[in-house]
Amino acid sequence: MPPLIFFMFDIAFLQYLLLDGNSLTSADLVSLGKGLHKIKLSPDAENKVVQSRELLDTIVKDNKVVYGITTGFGKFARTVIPVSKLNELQENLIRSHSAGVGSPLSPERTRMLLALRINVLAKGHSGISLETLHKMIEAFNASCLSYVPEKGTVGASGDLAPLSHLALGLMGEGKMWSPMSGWADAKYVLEAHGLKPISLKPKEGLALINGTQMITSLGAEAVERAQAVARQADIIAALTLEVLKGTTKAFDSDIHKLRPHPGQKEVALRFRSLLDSDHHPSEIAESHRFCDRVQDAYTLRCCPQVHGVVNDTIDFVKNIINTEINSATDNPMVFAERGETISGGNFHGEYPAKALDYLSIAVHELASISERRIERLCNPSLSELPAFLVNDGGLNSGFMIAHCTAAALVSENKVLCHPSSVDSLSTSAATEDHVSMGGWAARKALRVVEHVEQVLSIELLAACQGIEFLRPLRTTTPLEKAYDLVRTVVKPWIKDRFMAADIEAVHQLLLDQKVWSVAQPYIEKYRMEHIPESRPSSPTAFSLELHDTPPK
Ligand SMILES: *[C@@H]1O[C@H](CO)[C@@H](O)[C@H](O)[C@H]1NC(C)=O
Ligand SMILES: *[C@@H]1O[C@H](CO)[C@@H](O)[C@H](O)[C@H]1NC(C)=O
Ligand SMILES: CC(=O)N[C@H]1CO[C@H](CO)[C@@H](O)[C@@H]1O
Repeated sequence: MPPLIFFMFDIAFLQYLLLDGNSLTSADLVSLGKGLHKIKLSPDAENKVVQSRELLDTIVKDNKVVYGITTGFGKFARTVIPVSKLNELQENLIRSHSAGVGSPLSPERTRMLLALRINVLAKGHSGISLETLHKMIEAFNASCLSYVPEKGTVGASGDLAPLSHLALGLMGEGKMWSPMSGWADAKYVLEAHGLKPISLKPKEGLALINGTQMITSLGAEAVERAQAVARQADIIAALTLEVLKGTTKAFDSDIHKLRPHPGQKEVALRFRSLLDSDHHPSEIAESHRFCDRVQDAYTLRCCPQVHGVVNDTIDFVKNIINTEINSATDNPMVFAERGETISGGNFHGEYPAKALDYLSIAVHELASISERRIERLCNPSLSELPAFLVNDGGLNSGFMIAHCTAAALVSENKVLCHPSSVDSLSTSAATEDHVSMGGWAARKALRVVEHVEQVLSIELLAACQGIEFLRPLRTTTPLEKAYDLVRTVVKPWIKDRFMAADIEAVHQLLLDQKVWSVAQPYIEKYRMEHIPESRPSSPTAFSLELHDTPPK
């Protein structure tokens, strides 16, 4: 095994992540959601936060009229509020805007939402006080998490309803969850952890809720999971190709040089590295070497083209999500160095909304093509294997219904892939008259990705079962490793048994990226041997390049 594994840097070892509003990644955010680290602000961020708060305090002292600070909100922008009522104005904002419905976000997702709001406030352009920001971090550190219903954002003036619920809990109102207390009244949960509720100063209500953090935090999880399943889909499809005795001709590098989309070239390289007979010979491939098959069906032959564009779309989406993660999205923005506040439109969620609609459309294709490969594995006239991959068919049904499950999930995805961001409804009495509907784009992207993981789990199970009928012949070393991995959690299908548990077990392997981990060293070794430019100048450079998350 190449040495690169030992160089991999694991952020899970870090006790806290330093947030400064500029350098958080979607991968970091997912690990913050899992509760793997606490949060600390960088000293530079603390300074910026203090400076913009000073400017705001001056504005209030000088009795200037500024949207949302000394005026009402939305349609009430022209109503000036007296200084004595400015704190009440912010509390009223949070209470009235806490109008979400539906199930609450899970603790992991609420943790991501809170962490992301802290990160964007750390940029120091929202006018939050350091005191309030510290209270948010204390709540994060103690995992005191507000009750945030998942529905009710149109994703234009930011995710007002969900972010208001987040703020409401921090104010000691509504419900909160912590590992120690479970769900209880927010006031008591905070108290039980020795924390004081936030009391809002002028503008702080707006600073807490005017932004795209629900769309973006759910989107970060969706894009990270999409990336994980996309690269594992290449390995699963290669295994299916072996079982169906496909040819590797279509992955020839010269073909892909003539249409050099980066994802297409990458997927073709992965297929070559996994199926390459000279390197780690496949007895299965050898057994049909002189057969008369020239080309396979599209679901095998066109994997580089189809999986390839999925890869490139994920990269595109990830880029947008990562820019959004480090963006100030509320309004008005405070510029301490210019001594002024400026109203703008950074809260509008069209960017992450569109990106997450594309993500669904792209990643769905992995399941769509996978379901067709499952059919080829199960259908004896296409597979030359026993029907539904089981002996004594009739008495046993084998993979008959697992294939139906895949078909049902793919069909559900086709409905979910209707883009939500093509919709818009005018709100706030025609002041906020164009919106993104990004909250739904994010929620359904997560569902689409989960269905894709489940369909690919079924394909992986079916492909491994197909291998049983080709024994004693063996496939290539990396694909045998993937087979062995599956067999650590699921036994061969000798006669009918309860299937759902097998799908669940393999789904977990995909979520933990285990299938990728066993094959990746072989892919990278092949890359180094066949693509001279990919050879690292130093081993460290190589390890960093391989790792998605830059060490902090
Ligand atoms: C968020 O900012 C936009 C732009 O000023 C504004 O229209 C909207 O009303 C703000 N949100 C709230 C709750 O006021
Ligand atoms: C949160 O936890 C980190 C790590 O223990 C600590 O450094 C930081 O000061 C804590 N922040 C607050 C505001 O309590
Ligand atoms: C999301 C993903 O895995 N993207 C990969 C697409 O392919 C390029 C190579 O061209 C990789 O660098 C990306 O990581």
